Amino acid sequence: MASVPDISAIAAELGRSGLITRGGFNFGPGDPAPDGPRGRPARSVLLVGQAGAAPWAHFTEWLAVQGGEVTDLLDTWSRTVIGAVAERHGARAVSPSDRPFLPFQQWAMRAENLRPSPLGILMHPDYGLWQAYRGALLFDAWLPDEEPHAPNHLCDACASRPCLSACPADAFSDTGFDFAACLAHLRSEAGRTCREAGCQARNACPQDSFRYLPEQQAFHMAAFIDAAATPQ
Ligand code: B12
Repeated sequence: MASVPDISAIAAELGRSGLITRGGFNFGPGDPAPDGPRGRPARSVLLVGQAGAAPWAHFTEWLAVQGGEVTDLLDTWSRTVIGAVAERHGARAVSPSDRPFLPFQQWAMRAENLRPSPLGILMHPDYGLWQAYRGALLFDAWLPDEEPHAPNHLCDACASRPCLSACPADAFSDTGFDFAACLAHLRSEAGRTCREAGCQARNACPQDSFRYLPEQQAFHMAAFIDAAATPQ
């Protein structure tokens, strides 16, 4: 019988790289569960993510010693860090970039009771829009059952929704995200501010205590443009 995962030990190990656990849950009988470490459908999943600038120094330190041939830099760093933790704790590590795409936002909404902001990015009660996922750990063991607390969805109290009027390319609307309009703008001369200072819609959100560093935002925008150029 697989032993119950030691969440606090896992959190401590991830914390050394500026990463955090982002909640988890046990798959129910009807839930589609990816394979666990032994090739059978996993019993539980623990999400791993980042908030604010915490992992940036660890990532750039790692980056400084990587040769030029490494691609998908942040994904590769995340897989290295989370893969080692998975190894030590008898889990299988998966990434938000693994294909076919795993439903990370659906898992996140269930694990931490979060809901999407008008931008499609989930809104977190502490970190706002300045958080994302770097991976997940799949276990053959059950996690201790905990009812996630019901955070108040900060967007519900935000009447002005500045995020929906800040985009110079009008890429965000009630109907969703116009990826092509965003990309065309980013690739244009006029897109310089978005490329260098980050997404103006995301930066317009008043929940900014964990805003990413300017260089961190520029890195994500460059990765976003590169990803769009890579044939899927
Ligand atoms: C494909 C993809 C995109 C595509 C299409 C959007 C889409 N349909 O999700 C594009 C390229 C447009 C995109 C853009 C961005 N993305 Co994206 N994207 C993904 C990815 C890899 C797969 C989505 C998917 O199909 N999942 C499979 C389905 C079955 O799972 P799902 O949970 O049901 O999918 C949800 C999303 O599709 C969401 N959704 C639908 N439309 C859109 C549009 C946007 C912009 C977002 C964020 C979500 C979203 O709705 C579904 C239910 O919630 C996910 C990671 C993942 N594995 O899920 C990241 C992910 C959703 N993206 C993320 C982020 C942060 C972004 C960007 C902000 C990145 C950036 N820095 O530029 C931009 C947003 C644009 C901007 N400038 O603000 C984060 C969101 C984290 C969070 N806190 O919610 C994720 C989870 C990746 C991560 N590492 O954390 N993305």
